[in-house]
Order: sequence, then structure tokens, then C-alpha cells
Amino acid sequence: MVTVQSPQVPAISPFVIRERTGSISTAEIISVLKGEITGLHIRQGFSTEIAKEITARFARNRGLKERKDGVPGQYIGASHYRKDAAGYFAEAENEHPFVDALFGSLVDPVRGLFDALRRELHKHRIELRLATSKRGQANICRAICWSGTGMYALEPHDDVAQVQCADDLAAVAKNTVVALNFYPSMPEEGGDLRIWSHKPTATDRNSQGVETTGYPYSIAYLEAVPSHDFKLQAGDIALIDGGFIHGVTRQLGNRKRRLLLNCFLGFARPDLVLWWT
Ligand SMILES: O=C(O)CCC(=O)C(=O)O
Ligand SMILES: [Fe+2]
Repeated sequence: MVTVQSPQVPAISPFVIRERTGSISTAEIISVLKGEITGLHIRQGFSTEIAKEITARFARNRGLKERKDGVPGQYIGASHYRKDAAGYFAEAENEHPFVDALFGSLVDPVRGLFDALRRELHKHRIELRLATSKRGQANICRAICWSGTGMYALEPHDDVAQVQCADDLAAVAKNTVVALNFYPSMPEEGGDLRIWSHKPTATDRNSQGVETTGYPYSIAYLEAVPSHDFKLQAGDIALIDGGFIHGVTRQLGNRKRRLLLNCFLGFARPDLVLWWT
């Protein structure tokens, strides 16, 4: 008997989007960690002067390199994508000085947010710290310019599949994996962060052949799924539940590059939140 497998139809997962101008609050970050908010966009969330300084430091950083793992982009720092814990923490240790050089002596928004969130969680007896192993410690962020040339500068993906492979972080994958993004530089047009109303399961990933990577989902698979575009500007901050499929639309206009500072965080235990890249 021949069985014909029906194509997996993506289920719609309702999402909650919040967009506003101003300073980010730790209460909102905690709401994203708890899965109460799916996407949070804070316009003008950090100083454009600091944004310019980080962008200039990125361009002259000696640690800037091309990604060689099938995701087109240039970056500084370490990525756990397609790595086991040993490979990831070794890369993180190696890249640490280059990540530090992005900020120099600046009072930067990434460490600012990390410190404020650590103080707030501490009040609730929850520890926030960088993920660590015998081989080293995660960096506070990585800096990336995506360079895909098709419809997407970064193709649709989820951030959870990659974590399930990185031993120590696997506990976090059972909870909300939050992607935290700061945008020091944005093109005149395009480069939107698009999020689809679909949180894939392991079965969905298998049907798309992305069980260990979560990357890339085809445009056909997402065709009937509603989406939301975050229109970003330099100085904006965006947090999303990385379990929902998201991608970055093509950049239009060449005068300014699109630069992202990115990290991930999530509950490893009810009393521990880990932070990694
Ligand atoms: O560049 C962005 O806005 C999103 C980045 C992202 O999805 C990732 O680094 O996994
Ligand atoms: Fe992502």
C-alpha cells in the first residue's frame, strides 16, 4: 500500500504585539520571558549617539568575519547555531575581546538592560547570568549584518531548534526563548523584522526538514499565515518569542547598513534565567 503524506499545514498561534516609543521596562521584558507578549518593539529605546558610535566601532573591528554556516552575514562574536556546547563556548572565549571592543568604555544599552533585569529578577529570587561551561562563558551579545540577497536578508526561521542541540541550553528550549535585538544602524527602507503567527512544533520542523536548525522555512509554507512587520529605525529595541517564525525583509537603499546586536535569554529553571548568543 502506498501512503501519501499530506503536507503539514501550519497551525495559527495567536500572537500579542506591543509597539511604543520610550524606555524599555524590566516588567515588559519579564512579560516576554513569560510568553505573555510575543513581540515588543520599543522605538528610540537607546541613544542614537551611542548607536552611531557602536556602528563605527563595528566597521573597524578586527574580529569582523563572514559567516560560514550557511546563513549569509558578517558578524562579530559567537553563534551557538549548528554547534555543540564545547564548540560554542570555545568560540565565545575567543571572540570575547572583539565583543568588548564594540563598546570600549561606552555605557552601552546591552549591559544596561542586563544589569537592570538582573537587579529586578534578584528581587524575585531569580538569578540572571551569562550561560557558562567548563570551557568558558557566553558573550553579552553578537553584532551582525545579514546579507541574504533574495526576498529576505535573513530567511524565515525559529530560534528554538538550534538551542535544543546545544546541550546546556536545552533546558531553556522548554520555555520561551526570547531574542533580544538592538538596532544601531538601519537602511532607509526595508530590513523589517517580520514575525509570523505560527510557533512550529517538532512535527512541523520535521515536515520542513529543519528539525535541528529551524532554518529556513519556505515561503510556500508560510503563505497562508498572517504576519506582522516591525518597521525599525536606528536606536530601536525589539524582543520576540523566538519560537515564532521570523525573518528580515530585503534591505532597500545602500547608504546605511543594517546592524543588529543580538542575544537570547530564557528560563532554564524557575529560579534561573540564562543569557547567551
Ligand atoms: O535581524 C533581526 O532583526 C532578527 C535577527 C534574528 O532573527 C536572529 O539573529 O536569529
Ligand atoms: Fe532569529
